[in-house]
Amino acid sequence: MSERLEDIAVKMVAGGRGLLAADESTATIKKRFDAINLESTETSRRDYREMLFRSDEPMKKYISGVILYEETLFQKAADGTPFVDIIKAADSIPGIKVDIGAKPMAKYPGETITEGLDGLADRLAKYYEAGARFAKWRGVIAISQTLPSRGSVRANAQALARYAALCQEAKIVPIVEPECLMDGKPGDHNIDRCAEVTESTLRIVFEELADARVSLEGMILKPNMVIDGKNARKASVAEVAERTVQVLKRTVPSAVPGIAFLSGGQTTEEATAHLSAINSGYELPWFVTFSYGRALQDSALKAWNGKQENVAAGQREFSHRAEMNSLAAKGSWKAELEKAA
Ligand code: 5MM
Repeated sequence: MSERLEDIAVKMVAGGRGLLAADESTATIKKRFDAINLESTETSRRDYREMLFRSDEPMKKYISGVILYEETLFQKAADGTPFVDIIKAADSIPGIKVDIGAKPMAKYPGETITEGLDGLADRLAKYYEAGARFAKWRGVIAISQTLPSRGSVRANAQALARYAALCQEAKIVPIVEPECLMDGKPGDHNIDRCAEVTESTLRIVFEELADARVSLEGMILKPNMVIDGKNARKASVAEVAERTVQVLKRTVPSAVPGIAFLSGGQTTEEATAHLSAINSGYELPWFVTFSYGRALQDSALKAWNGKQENVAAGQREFSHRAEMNSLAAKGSWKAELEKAA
């Protein structure tokens, strides 16, 4: 595989393939497992992720890369094969979440700053050695009638840019993820407010990336879609697509090879329908695909339910969602395909 950042970035987003976000931190995966009454241990986390990564067909056909949590990057499957080798054998690229979480931001009530820059250069060298060729950092932007503040957006954008520059020096493609929350509190903002906040956030993020001398050709953007808050009225699929494309065209330079959306709390089918609508009917200068966590995993997790005898059922669910999202990345998903399945 070519080691040029530009080539890795294109491979992550091209050809109707997309990213599996399986980088839930220990606290987040515990929440997911609580929903199926499963204790989160190193072994149960391994078994769950092994089910996903050993899903042969979806991994080969639809998943260009997997975002891992540090534990998983160094973890082995039950038979001793390193997860990194299983992912590479499917011609998929191993990636790593390198931030250490969004922490309350001093003097900014209700807002967070993502931490993890201290010692990052050394960690990146270790992750490269272990096989990671891309990384992810998530900045979290709260939305309400009064938030976000300029200070918190600026601080998160600066951290994203510092992280991205360090990644590129370490020959790792940075995924830059500024997430304007749809499922934060109170979550009653409408799509207009989401558009306003997403647009101004992306503008600031790209200003900071330029100041940090980040090469746009060697990065991927992972944004939220422009959408109503979780507790507000639901805009139509066509409206979400149109508003999202408008904001991205205004703010994301065409030198960026790809955009890989987060799902952010949308239902699995909404996330697919929106992606497909964005990819049909618009001339876009970037590859536009998925980097979904919940929207790729929810049904697989339920079907698996923590039981060895359900591995095949979990893999079928994962395969179906990955295929639907791959079609969406090519603009050719149809609701009937869900029913047919
Ligand atoms: C998979 O979840 C990721 C890690 O979250 P924590 O650090 O909070 O445990 C998360 O960053 C994820 O990659 C993105 O939010 C996209 O996931 P969704 O579920 O929104 O598609």
